[in-house]
Amino acid sequence: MNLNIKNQFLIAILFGCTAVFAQNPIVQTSFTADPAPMVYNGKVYLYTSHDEDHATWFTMNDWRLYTTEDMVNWTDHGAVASYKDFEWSNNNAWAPAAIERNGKFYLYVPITDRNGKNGIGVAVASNPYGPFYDALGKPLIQNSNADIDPAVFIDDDGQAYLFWGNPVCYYVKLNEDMITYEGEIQQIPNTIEAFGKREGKPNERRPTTYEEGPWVYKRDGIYYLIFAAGPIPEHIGYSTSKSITGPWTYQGKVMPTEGGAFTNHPGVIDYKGKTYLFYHNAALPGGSGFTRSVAVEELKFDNNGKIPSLKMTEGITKSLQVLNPFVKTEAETIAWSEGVKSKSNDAVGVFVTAIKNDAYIHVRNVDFRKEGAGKFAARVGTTHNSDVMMEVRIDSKEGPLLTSIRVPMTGGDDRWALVSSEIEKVSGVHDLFFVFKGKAQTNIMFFDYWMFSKN
Ligand code: FUB
Repeated sequence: MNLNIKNQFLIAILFGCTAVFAQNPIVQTSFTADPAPMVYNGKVYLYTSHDEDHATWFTMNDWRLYTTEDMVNWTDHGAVASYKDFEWSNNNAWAPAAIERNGKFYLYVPITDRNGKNGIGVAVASNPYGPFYDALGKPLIQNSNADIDPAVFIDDDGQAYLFWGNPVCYYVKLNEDMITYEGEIQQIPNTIEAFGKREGKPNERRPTTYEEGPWVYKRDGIYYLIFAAGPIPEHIGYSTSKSITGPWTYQGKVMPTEGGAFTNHPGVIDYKGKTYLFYHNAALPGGSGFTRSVAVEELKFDNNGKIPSLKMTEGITKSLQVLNPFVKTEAETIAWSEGVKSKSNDAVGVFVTAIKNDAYIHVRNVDFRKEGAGKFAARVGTTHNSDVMMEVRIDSKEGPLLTSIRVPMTGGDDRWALVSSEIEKVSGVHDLFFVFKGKAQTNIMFFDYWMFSKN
């Protein structure tokens, strides 16, 4: 290690390690909304709807998937399904819901049919990453124009339920096959007792705070119905019951209106001993009611099972586990990024593009172990032939430089180069930063994966 690097490491140890990095919103490479988290085999699978860039209305064509095992680094798996996968549908890839049963994965999605009627379709896959296929060739639910925002829940006795609806909440028992239902569709009585009195101007059609986006969660024998609540701009409210079929009792606000989007949408999971509330806001640059972003907070309960109201924060800043840099890691595994978009193609699947000079990716809690790493490799490419560089740094964007890699001109994101470089030896746990440098106005370079080795 040369003296300069030694000094940089010292500065990082003194100052870099105390830096607090924001984590919300958890995806910065696309606009995401309507979180539908699912825990399966020790991993969080977060399905989201997807607001198209620059949208000025709900322009939503597909559903995306992000995964994590540490709650800070999220891997982008791209689109797992589109409304176009439902032959009968016309548009509107709005809020999804996902669940696993007997080794199959079910995605419930609201879509509008060719006659403009709302409905809820169900798609099935043999693994959580998809591809998901329309299971029925027609809507599972086509009850009324309230048919949006599905939530799926399997109770401890194995009975599955689908909840959904705006401006009232419906539910029905799903059969074991998860693609048909049993009995009549029920509506939760839209009473003040169940959902609380709506504030603001009286609204005959919406007398209570219930608006849309129901989510069912069970804890210590209490059922929680957490929902997007009105008036607009929405907040998140909740009701509880001793039975999944009610009666429900309104309990108050989980999350008051905040964050710049006129909608909000809850998703709650238990993961590694904690409970998390996913929601959305307009926090990304360019964010609005139609370009939203999913965020997450830890959800706490008091001794009586009540949820103390919470604010939007910088998110989960403490990683639940270290990341292993000695295996191939996708470039789209990201704790935070700026100036980076994710894309996918047939050549490499999902990858990222640095769209401006000085764009960067931050990966957290990378464990180089005591033995350390002495070599770095990555699959990269660019369409520019002048001085495109990828810097690999630790601890901060300006932290110690492990290596600076010249990116070969490959000519397109369907053509890639594997590059490698000796690095100053690094050991222990560090945050990792990839900083992209180039003179071009846009699309500086693309990046598919990276990996360290001992030497
Ligand atoms: O994303 C489209 C719609 O906005 C959802 O269906 C609602 O829950 C609201 O988030």
